[in-house]
Amino acid sequence: MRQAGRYLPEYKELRQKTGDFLTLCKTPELACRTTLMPINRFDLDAAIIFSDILVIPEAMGMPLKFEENKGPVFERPIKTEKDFDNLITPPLEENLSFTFEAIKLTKIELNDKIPLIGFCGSPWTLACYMIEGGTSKTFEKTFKMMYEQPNFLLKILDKLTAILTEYLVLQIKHGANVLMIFDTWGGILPYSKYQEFSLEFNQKIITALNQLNAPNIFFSKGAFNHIDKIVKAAPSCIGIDWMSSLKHAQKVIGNKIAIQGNLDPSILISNTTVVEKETEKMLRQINKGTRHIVNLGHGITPDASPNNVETLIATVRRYN
Ligand code: 1CP
Repeated sequence: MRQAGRYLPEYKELRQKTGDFLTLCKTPELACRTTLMPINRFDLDAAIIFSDILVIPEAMGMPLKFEENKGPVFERPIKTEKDFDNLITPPLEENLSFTFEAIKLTKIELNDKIPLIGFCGSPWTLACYMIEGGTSKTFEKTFKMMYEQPNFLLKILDKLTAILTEYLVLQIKHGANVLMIFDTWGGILPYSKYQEFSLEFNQKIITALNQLNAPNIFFSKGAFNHIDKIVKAAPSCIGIDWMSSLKHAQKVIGNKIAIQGNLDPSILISNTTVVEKETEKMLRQINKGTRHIVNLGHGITPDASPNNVETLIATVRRYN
């Protein structure tokens, strides 16, 4: 997660030369080059296409900026039903051709040595950004809508679900081998609302992908109370964060669905000894029969050391 991000000096250099982050995402040659940066540097088993989850709301008609040290900002967040009605169902092949083109270029470069992961944000996670206008600590506007105008929020989630399903299917068509759904804010929902506002819609996307036999990974951060329900949604793989117990997750998930993640991203800002120790500790917890994709429980942070990433991978390769 965020394996091609700001912790890499070559990324920082390219970004300085080319300007803003969205330009990198929207220039297929640059998105491809960025996708390959971690692949060229490390012994990784998969690449993830360089883009962002927020290109979808932008394509729906919400101008987007990434402000330095502030993150994403939507100039005109959704406040009223009229704001929502003004959004379009974008012709994705056209409006997001940069992602599909980047996927095509990257597939050629990877030459089938390792698979390419495509992705999208979950409907709930995208709705959070579209209603708040950016990131938030409390998500008050989104929760206010959830309690006062639940049907309006459900309408937004429904529209996003249709668009995101089409977006993922097009990523497969252009060469993505695996699709990952990032439900970064799923875990902030009250226990009793998780199914209705997050999982219900992700379930629809997963079902559509399963019908196409497209391998998929569902990552819902903070959703450790809901693993049993996620199993019923039947993704090919369940991503789990670092706050979750891997033992518990394996007990609930069993062997049919693969598991991804669980390492604390913060070990990468520590030292080599810590990285080795924590990685081995996690590896020892993996049951025989579990199909586990080693990954962090969330994204690599800008202060992570590339050397620690290398140590993490070497520790996994050494492990017998
Ligand atoms: O150069 C920069 O300053 C941009 C930093 C950056 C990067 C490298 C952003 C801004 N997005 C990305 C790439 C990105 N985002 C990828 C690329 C593939 C990879 O290397 O993994 C992916 C898969 C994402 C997905 C994404 N974007 C998520 C879901 C996963 C997660 O991290 O939780 C979310 C929530 C976003 C929104 C976003 N984009 C960027 C930032 C800083 C944020 C988070 C804002 C917040 O704190 O709410």
